[in-house]
Amino acid sequence: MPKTNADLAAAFEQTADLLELQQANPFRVRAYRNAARVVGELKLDLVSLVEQGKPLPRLPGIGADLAGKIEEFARTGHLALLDRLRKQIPSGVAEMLQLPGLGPKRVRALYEELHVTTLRELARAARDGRVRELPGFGAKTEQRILEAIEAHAGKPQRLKLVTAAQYARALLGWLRKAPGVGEVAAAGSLRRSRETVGDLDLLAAADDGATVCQHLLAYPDVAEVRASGDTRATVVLASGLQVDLRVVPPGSFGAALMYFTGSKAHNIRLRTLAIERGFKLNEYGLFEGRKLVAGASEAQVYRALGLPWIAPELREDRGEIEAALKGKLPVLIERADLAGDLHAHTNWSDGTASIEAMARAAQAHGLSYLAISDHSRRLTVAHGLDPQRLAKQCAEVEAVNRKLDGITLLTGIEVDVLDDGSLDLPDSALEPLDVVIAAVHSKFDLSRAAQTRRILAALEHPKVKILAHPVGRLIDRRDPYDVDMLAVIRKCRAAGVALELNAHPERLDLTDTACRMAKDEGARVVINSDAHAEHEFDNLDFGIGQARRGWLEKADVINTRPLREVRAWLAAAKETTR
Ligand code: DGT
Ligand code: CA
Ligand code: CA
Repeated sequence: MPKTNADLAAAFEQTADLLELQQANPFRVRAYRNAARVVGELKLDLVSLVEQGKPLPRLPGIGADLAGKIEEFARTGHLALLDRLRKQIPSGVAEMLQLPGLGPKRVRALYEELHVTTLRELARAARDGRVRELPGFGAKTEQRILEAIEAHAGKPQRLKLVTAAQYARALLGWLRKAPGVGEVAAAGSLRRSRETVGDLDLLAAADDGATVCQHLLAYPDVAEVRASGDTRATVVLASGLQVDLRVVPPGSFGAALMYFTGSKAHNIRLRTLAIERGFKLNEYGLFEGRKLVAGASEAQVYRALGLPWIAPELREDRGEIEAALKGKLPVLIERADLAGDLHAHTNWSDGTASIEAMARAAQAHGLSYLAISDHSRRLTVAHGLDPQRLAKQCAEVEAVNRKLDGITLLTGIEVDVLDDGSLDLPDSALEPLDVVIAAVHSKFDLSRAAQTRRILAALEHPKVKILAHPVGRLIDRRDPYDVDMLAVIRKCRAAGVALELNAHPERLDLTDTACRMAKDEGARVVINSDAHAEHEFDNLDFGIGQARRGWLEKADVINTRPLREVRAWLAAAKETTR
């Protein structure tokens, strides 16, 4: 049974839930939750690694015990521990933990006192007024539970891009083995690198479509078949993810790939354009009357419409067709353009690897410079640095630098912005550093005016050269804070500060539209991994996808430049009012 990191992450998350319901040791619960996060956000495919008999990489918080669990899951598709827990606690009970305001204690009470084992039973108990009778619950809590169940049911489930990509990789591998299949590809929002994905759209070329559709139905992770025929199939995986497959003859593959890559808005514009030029465009090709003009490749279809090929990340009807018609499409940035990374953590704060290990990992990812930028003291949970430890770390960075060949470390800090916009460390501590990154990690709920004032004040500081993760959102977990992005961008441009595009798959902050705004305003962007572990330099790929969605070109992004130029930018005096 082909399993992915996402399945493994889900198994760890469920284990944590069930352990928590059993009032297991909180450290053990946390270890599983952490493992779920780490594995779920990993680009590297752990299961195939185990299958190939290769050793697991060192992963943050994953010791021998959890590594053993990963191997077990990769080999058997199961965790014996989870199977055992599931027998002890009904799955609906764990699902109650997803509701806001219901922690393990309350869920336990509901389960043990009212014997509710599903969300539906819980809703019924709440409607009957039985929940309010329990000690620690009241009428208000009961009402909130009801509302939460309704909101939970109505919420469209979208996966983070990294997770969707893991499922897609496994599925494409499976489809490639279908008898008589030609090219296969993922289309839809995944191909456009949207930060979240609603369902997977897969495409295959074959003369015999029915066989390929049947092959998908036989995928071991399929839980439900919604539709199946000679040219299409729709299935739902055990995780709830929907997969749409279309199979077309090879001569139509390009046209179908265009159609199912979308976006819908882009497609509608293209179809209109086709009609204006006397053609008809659909998923089988571009037609003049009944004659197929183009269809085998995307480039052919675009060319026949009088357009250059348009990169999938641009296909949102945000001006790309106009730009293409005028020959003014951006030359989008590529991963290979990145020369360095200006934001990474080590085991001096909340990272898991040493300075040297991070440097070597960055080098292995093709980078020629890396800024070490751990947290500042205010983030005590992250073991942030005070001036003394920072000075010691700088000495260590220099010492490591002397050992390295082919990559250069820069000294730096990700310094907390305090409530009033001042910084968490004195100027004397910041002064000697190569890179100072200002970051908001607190007071997310300030009013728009106050938050904007606070950030603008931090940007004024003469040493601040990068604004970390500018809106602070965590996809699906925390909303962005309210801030006047245009004002922030303009300030960054005026002060020579780069806006970070944080490439962590849970952040991808800047958003695509903010990248575009930054470009239009002439501000600089820096694409940083914010790596906390050696493997996290992989995440730069997601940053590049987001940057491309924001129309960024190589010249818009500071860390495409060679170190010499980056140093000059870092050393340039700021024009501020301070
Ligand atoms: P998602 O799944 O919500 O993340 O977003 P998409 O873009 O993957 O949307 P989806 O899965 O509904 O459809 C995949 C592509 O198929 C979509 O991007 C464009 C194409 N498509 C779907 N429905 C229509 C339609 O009614 N008209 C046109 N022109 N294209 C459509
Ligand atoms: Ca889709
Ligand atoms: Ca779809």
